Amino acid sequence: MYFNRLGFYNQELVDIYKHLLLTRLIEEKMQILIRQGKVSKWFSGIGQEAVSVGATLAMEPDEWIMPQHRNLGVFTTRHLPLHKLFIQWQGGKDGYSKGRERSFHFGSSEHYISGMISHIGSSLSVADGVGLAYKLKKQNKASLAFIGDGGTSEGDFHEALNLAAVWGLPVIFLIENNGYALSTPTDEQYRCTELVEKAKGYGVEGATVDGNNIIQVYDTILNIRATCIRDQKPYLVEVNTFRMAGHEESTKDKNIPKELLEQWAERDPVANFEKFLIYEEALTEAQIVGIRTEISRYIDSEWAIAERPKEFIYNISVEINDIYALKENGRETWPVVTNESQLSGSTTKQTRFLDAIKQGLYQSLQKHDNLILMGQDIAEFGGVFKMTEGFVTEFGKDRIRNTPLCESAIVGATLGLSLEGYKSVMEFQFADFVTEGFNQIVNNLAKLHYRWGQNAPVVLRMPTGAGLGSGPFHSQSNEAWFAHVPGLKIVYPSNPFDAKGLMIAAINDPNPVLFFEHKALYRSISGNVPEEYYEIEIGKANLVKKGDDITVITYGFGVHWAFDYQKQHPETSLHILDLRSLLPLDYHSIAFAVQQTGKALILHEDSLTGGIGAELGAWISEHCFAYLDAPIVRCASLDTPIPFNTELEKQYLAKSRMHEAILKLLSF
Ligand SMILES: Cc1ncc(C[n+]2csc(CCOP(=O)(O)OP(=O)(O)O)c2C)c(N)n1
Repeated sequence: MYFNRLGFYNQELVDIYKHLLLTRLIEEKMQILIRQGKVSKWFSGIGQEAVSVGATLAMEPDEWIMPQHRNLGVFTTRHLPLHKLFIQWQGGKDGYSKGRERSFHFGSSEHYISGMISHIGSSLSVADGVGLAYKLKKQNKASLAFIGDGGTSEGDFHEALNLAAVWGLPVIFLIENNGYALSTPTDEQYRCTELVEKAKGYGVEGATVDGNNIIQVYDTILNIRATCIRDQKPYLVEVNTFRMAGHEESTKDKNIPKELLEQWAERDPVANFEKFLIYEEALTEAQIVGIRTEISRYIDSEWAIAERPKEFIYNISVEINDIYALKENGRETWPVVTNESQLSGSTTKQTRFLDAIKQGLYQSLQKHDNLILMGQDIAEFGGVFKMTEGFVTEFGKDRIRNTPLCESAIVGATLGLSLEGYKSVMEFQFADFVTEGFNQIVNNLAKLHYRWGQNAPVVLRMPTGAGLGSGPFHSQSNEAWFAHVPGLKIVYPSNPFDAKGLMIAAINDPNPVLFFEHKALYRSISGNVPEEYYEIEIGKANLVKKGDDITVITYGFGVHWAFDYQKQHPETSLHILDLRSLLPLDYHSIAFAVQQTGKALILHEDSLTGGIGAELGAWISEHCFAYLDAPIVRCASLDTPIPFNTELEKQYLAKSRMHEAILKLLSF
């Protein structure tokens, strides 16, 4: 193999060698530990070390890297203490993820390493978010994201590359082409000759690198990094190497042709670099033996620390409390209230539901210079519901960002922005399209704090609900899909006062919040809204009407249905609790409300099966059984998709079955 020393001094070459060798010798140690059954879940990068090490050396230490499962060299080159890594790999309490995550599925903000999730491809758009942050701050920095040849087939690869190209983001997308994805060879993965050809389709530049040549990897990434920063654009690099071990510790890949392995063994990145160093007289053979011994001893000593893990004492409340990041202390210099009476004295104005949300967004943009809004058509067009109309004139295109049609990449980018200290609000054009960003929400954003202590102050706006004759894909109530996911918060206001305060609270929350806005309420209801900046506390329900006969537990449009019913049926006295937050739920207020009448009606627009009502019903029967004088009744929409025809839609909606449900409860 040919190496060009590119003017490196001998000592510099030796330093590079030490980084490379450390990774190789850890890999070899891991093979022993796996055989001894001391570690599991290991994806060996043996034979590929030059890629991670060379690329990481080319980046500045405070530039974010998004590694994958085979990139040990990123972690060692960024100097993460090895004993802590060993503890991590054993699932120990003092590892980077407190025993909650496997192998490299963790990040370390101290080392500017973003934690991957298993879902291949999903960290590429996180790199976009970081690149956007660098661009907005006008910093001379780039982010670096790794992806395998298999990962390039995922939609996230396409979305992330396209987004970076359109927005001109300084992001290096590094494809580590090691010939196989699990058992799938490249000719069953893609049809182009080289993956780098894909660059052209996105209007970006591409380069190919010999991944077993550490100098070439280092030098190429170094130059590309400079180009990305100078020209403010992304770059696609295909780094060719080969996977010399099985897919993971227990896989024996018998289908990989022996000749291929032999061919690539000849190109071993460590052995060949050693030959080069001897040839260049940077090291003697004896010195190489010395360095090998020194590093092996170091690895053994770090393993000795890690091998005696402290007793793992489980504490359920520690686990539960780590789901969410806590609010910073002393930050709340504005009112945080649970109801209107706590804000008496402030100037109020009759405000439509839509305008109240808009005010919350507007005042938040004024308050937080680091708040970015993103969504399809939200800038000059103002969004399809005109929620953000006029914002771009006042806050500029950097902060009010139109996006291509790529929900997954935008959610990923919100996470990336948060790594660099930004807050963001993303508008889904319709809540229905959240399916396109589902993985990023439930796996990347939601689990982030629990897995490695990183938080993401992200608000996902969800224009939701039926009643407008919009059919199955523009009307869905999908809050229940997310209420099952630890790490998310869900708010769902029913009136303008709550909508403004909850929007402000959601933006101030350090955790990802899904903000459901019923489209049919946007322009149909108004209410008194204070002009001041205030928060409604997330997780607090509101008793909106006292009554004696039946407790209606509901949210969103359901609150209006309950009031309409009350108007039409004054003979039945309803006690109405507006949940406002669906995650976390206000169990205290729910129990108290049930206690008042002994009869509970759970009402929601979403379909019956598996809706929030199912959870509420189960909880009430477990915890409030003694107060109940009748079975809990759920009134929900039909278990069908939402029909387009308005008469059919009426039949679909829960409202049409409310009377029946209430009569049933009254009969007890
Ligand atoms: C979305 C998704 N599908 C399937 C898997 C299971 N899986 C884990 S690694 C892997 C192969 C990935 O191949 P490649 O991207 O080429 O990286 P390599 O393992 O070769 O480094 C697969 C299929 C996964 N983690 N994520």
